[in-house]
Amino acid sequence: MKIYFCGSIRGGREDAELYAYLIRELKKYGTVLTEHIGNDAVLKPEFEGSDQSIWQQDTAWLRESDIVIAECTRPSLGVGYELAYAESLGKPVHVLYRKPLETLSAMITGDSYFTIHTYEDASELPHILKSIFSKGKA
Ligand code: 6K6
Repeated sequence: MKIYFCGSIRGGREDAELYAYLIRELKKYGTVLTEHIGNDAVLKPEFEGSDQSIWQQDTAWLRESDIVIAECTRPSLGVGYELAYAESLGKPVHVLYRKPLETLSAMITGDSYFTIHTYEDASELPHILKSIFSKGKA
């Protein structure tokens, strides 16, 4: 199972620790293609490739992925782009969002293609991930 995890980078790194936690949890279910999102060195100049190479790599990983999981509490243009790209590819897309839901973009909540999972506390996330990955299994 190849998992593409999305989380804000230039949109703001306030939830970076949460992303790292989610990535550790996601690794129980498969290979996380985008492990760097949990890495706080991510914005250091020595880490950054050209924007073009980032786009090329990420869109290739999206095409290769089996499922897309996005933490969308911190708004990010890049994550919004990835969600729409994943939908155009027909990938299953799950959005994780800390309440209140009214602040999530209508372009996400209004699109019935996306499965949205709201939560109040990070302690709920393992159970949510379990429900996502147990779907389709007998
Ligand atoms: C290199 C190594 C780690 O980070 C970098 C440089 N930046 C990016 N690398 C990989 N993916 C990126 C990078 N910047 C944005 N993205 C993609 O867009 C990620 O997959 C995120 O889910 C999303 C974040 O978009 P912004 O708009 O918040 O930056």
